[in-house]
Amino acid sequence: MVPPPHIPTRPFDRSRVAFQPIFGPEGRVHGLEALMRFFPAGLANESPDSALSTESVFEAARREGRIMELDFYCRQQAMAEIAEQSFAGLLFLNINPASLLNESHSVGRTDDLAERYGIPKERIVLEITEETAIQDYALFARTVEHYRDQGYRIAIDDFGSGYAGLKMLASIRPDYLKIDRYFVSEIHREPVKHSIVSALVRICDSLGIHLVAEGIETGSEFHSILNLGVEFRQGYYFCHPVFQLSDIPGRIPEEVSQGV
Ligand code: G
Ligand code: MN
Repeated sequence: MVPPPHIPTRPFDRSRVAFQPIFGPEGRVHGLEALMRFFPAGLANESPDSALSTESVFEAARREGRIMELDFYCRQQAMAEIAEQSFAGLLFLNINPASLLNESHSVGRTDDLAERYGIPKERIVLEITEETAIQDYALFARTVEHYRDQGYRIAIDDFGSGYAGLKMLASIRPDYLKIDRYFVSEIHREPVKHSIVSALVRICDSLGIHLVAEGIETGSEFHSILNLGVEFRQGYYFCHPVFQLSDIPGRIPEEVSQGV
C-alpha cells in the first residue's frame, strides 16, 4: 500500500476509498463513484461517514502545493481497490480541473495506472468539478478532448452549482452530466427545481448525454426524479458510500460477466 501524502496542516495517517453506486434502469448498478476518506490518527472506528471533511484535506493540499500528488494518490488507490474487489462496471473518478491542466504527464500517468490495475480506459469516467473559474476554456476543452481520445469517458460533476454551468456543458459535451444535489433536494416541493431538471432531461436527450441525479435522500425525491425520466440515480436513499462492494444492494456486474 502506498502511504497517503503527508499534508502538514491536515494531519491524517490513514485513508480508504469508499464507493457509492450509481443505479440505472431496473435498479442495476451502472457504476461506482470512488470517494476518498481520510481518518485522523488513532481513530478507533473507521466508517465511511466518520472521516475528516474531504474538502478540508484537499484545501490544505492546495495551499501547500500538494494537490496533484493527492489527486494522483486518490486515483491510484481507487483503481487498486477496484482491481482487488473485481468490479466490471464503470468507475467514476473525481478529478480536479487544475490537475488536468497542470499535470503535464497526467494522461500518461493515468494510463499507466489503468494498465497496471487492468482496468480498460473505456470503463473509467473522469468526473470534472469546476470549483474555480477556468481561465483558458479552449485549453481546458482540448485537454478533456485528449482524455476522451484516449478512451476515457467524461462527466461534469455538481452541474449547476458554482462554476459548473452551461458554458462547460457546451464546450465539453460530456458523456455524463451529474446534476448537483441542490436541484434534487426537495424537488417534489419546489417547482423551480422541477422545471430545471425537466429542461435538463430534454437537453441531455437531444445531445445524447447521460443524465445522473445525485444526492437523492428520500422516496419523494426519487419519485420525482423517476417521473421526470432521469436515467441514472445516486444518493443516500439507495446506498451510502461503502468500503466493501458486497455491502451494495442490487445487481453488481462482476469481472466474469464482461458487461458494463
Ligand atoms: O462533489 P461530489 O458530487 O463528488 O460529492 C460527493 C460527496 O457527496 C461524497 O462525499 C458523498 O458522501 C456525498 N453524498 C453522496 N450521496 C449523498 C446524498 O444523498 N446526500 C448528501 N447530502 N451527500 C451525499
Ligand atoms: Mn463526484
